[in-house]
Amino acid sequence: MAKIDNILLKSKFRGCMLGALLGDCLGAPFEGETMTAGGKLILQKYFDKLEGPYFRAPIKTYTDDTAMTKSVAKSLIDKPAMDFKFLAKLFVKEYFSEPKRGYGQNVIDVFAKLRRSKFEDVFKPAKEQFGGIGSYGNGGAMRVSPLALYFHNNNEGAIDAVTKATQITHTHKDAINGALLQTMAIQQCLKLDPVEKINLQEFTDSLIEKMKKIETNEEDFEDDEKPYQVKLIYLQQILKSNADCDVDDDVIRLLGNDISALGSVPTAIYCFLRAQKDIPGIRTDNKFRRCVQYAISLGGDTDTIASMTGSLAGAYLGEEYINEHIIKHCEYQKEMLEVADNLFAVL
Ligand code: RVK
Ligand code: MG
Ligand code: MG
Repeated sequence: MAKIDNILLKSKFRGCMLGALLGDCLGAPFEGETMTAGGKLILQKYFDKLEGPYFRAPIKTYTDDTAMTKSVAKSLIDKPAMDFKFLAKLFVKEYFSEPKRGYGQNVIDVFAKLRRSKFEDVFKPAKEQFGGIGSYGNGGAMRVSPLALYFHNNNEGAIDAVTKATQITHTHKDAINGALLQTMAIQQCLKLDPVEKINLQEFTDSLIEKMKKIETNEEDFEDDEKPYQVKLIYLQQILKSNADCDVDDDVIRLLGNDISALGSVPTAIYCFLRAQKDIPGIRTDNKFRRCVQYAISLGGDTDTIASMTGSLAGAYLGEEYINEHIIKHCEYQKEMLEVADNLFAVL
């Protein structure tokens, strides 16, 4: 295993947080689109322009993904022992101060209930949603980056904190397990040397092993109830298929590109891994850009999938691989660097 010194780890913290922000800001304008060949060409030109040193454009604003990630980070920085009532209050305060950030309807309802109940039991409102099933959206997974970073050496701590941080808004097991899968993928990225190629088989086998433990722990476990392991096996199969042919339709059909955690977290991991090699139609030598551009090119829940892919790419590569001109187009980029450094400082 690679030896990661503190200088590299700090750069990886910055890369992960900036990656999450950049994917959200650049993915948001394409949200809900079905990407045609023409759309993918527009995307290529959009990235080419943003990468240029003199290109001027209105600032790319972030959405709920970053708004909620900010609260998770603040909660860790101010109270590293994790205070979930404090975190719930931060989510609610952030939402009511800027409600127009594209939040899902379920979380909006949960925030209203939390405020009305004066945060008496911060896990209760989410449990009542959807007739008691809870939300299966990717809202838990999209905000885990700070937790994955903070608990990078503490597996049990990570599982407990990510589960509870998710349960404030999402109690469906797919939402929780998706958040856990994204956490473990980020943590694996942190351990990799950016100058070395990723062993795709090892990376994915290791995630399957970890999901085996998580999906077997469930009380209602039955043989066919291991949806993330099934998705990860599809992911491995698609990765092994011919790199020159267009498998995007298979990716969308088998892995998904929607707002459910199950239909987006494996996809984000796939995008990150697939983009380690050249992709037809994506012309860039920059691996970080290739990851994020590819994630957006699949359409659907582009802000969230690109944000999750970006956070993986940044955690693997570190800050240095992120083009300085592109990141300048994103709202909150300076502040996000401070957030990453503050998180690193509380370790
Ligand atoms: C638009 C039926 C369910 C469900 C269940 C549906 C933002 C609901 C972010 C709900 C993220 C929506 C994305 C989003 C997700 C969830 N039965 N339908 N059990 N569980 N849904 O509100 O934080 O982009 O239609 O929990 O997970 O950028 O309104 O939101 O990409 O999924 O929304 O679920 O965010 P929420 P979220
Ligand atoms: Mg969003
Ligand atoms: Mg989204």
